[in-house]
Amino acid sequence: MTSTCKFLSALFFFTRLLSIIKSRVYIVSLFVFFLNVFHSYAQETVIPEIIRKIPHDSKAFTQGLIVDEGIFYESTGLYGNSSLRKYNKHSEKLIKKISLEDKFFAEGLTLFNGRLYQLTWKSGVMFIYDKTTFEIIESLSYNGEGWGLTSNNKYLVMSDGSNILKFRDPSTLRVIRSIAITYNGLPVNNLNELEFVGNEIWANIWKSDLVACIDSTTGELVRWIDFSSISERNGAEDVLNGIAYDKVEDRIFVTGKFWNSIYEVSIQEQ
Ligand SMILES: [Ca+2]
Repeated sequence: MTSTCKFLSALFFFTRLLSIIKSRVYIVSLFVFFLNVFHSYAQETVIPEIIRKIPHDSKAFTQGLIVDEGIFYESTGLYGNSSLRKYNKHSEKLIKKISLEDKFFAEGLTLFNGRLYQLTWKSGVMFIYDKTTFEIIESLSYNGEGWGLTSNNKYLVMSDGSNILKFRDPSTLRVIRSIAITYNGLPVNNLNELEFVGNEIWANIWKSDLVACIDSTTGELVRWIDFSSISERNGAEDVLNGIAYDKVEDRIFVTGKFWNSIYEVSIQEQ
């Protein structure tokens, strides 16, 4: 064997060795990554316990749910079937409903400063209503899609189906700040219906039974809640999509599109 051949053989041997080591390192790294994800999920995921069930209109394509002084307000979607609804205190009895024009697909809903704010999906229009009469006081415009909506005592917070939450000035909808939600370094997309619960923003993930609990100050995802044990989801449409928090009585309610019930739940640490 010539010295050139010996050199090439040695080079080939070391290249193969490096390749095997690299692939083993890759496999081990992948295993560690998934182990880490599984471990994180198990460690940071909590489950709900049902306290009571309240009947819910199974024809309601729920896009936003809030509760104020024990009264549920709901935004329902679909073109030609979008509405704003109000129910009797602590019950499913519908006491007020208005329909939106057929060209609007209603989305998230929140209460800010005594007024109801309702998003539309692709129209870029936010309707602001008198809470009692449901008269439109004003409509504002924004760029992009409207999905979920919630508010604290200062800002409206909107989702648009991405992993970004935008904090907006309630009087102009100007974006004040944005937070990008990630988990194990990956974006958490499909953030949908929202609800402030204390300093956290809870966001359900479209087409899943998971709710992400997000620190509204840092944007950190601090916990998952897995609602699969109570989910009424059977197909692609009837997904979890309503979170309401009664901050006076510290009560949590969840429902979904076309669900038969609104569930009052308590969240149990695992
Ligand atoms: Ca909500």
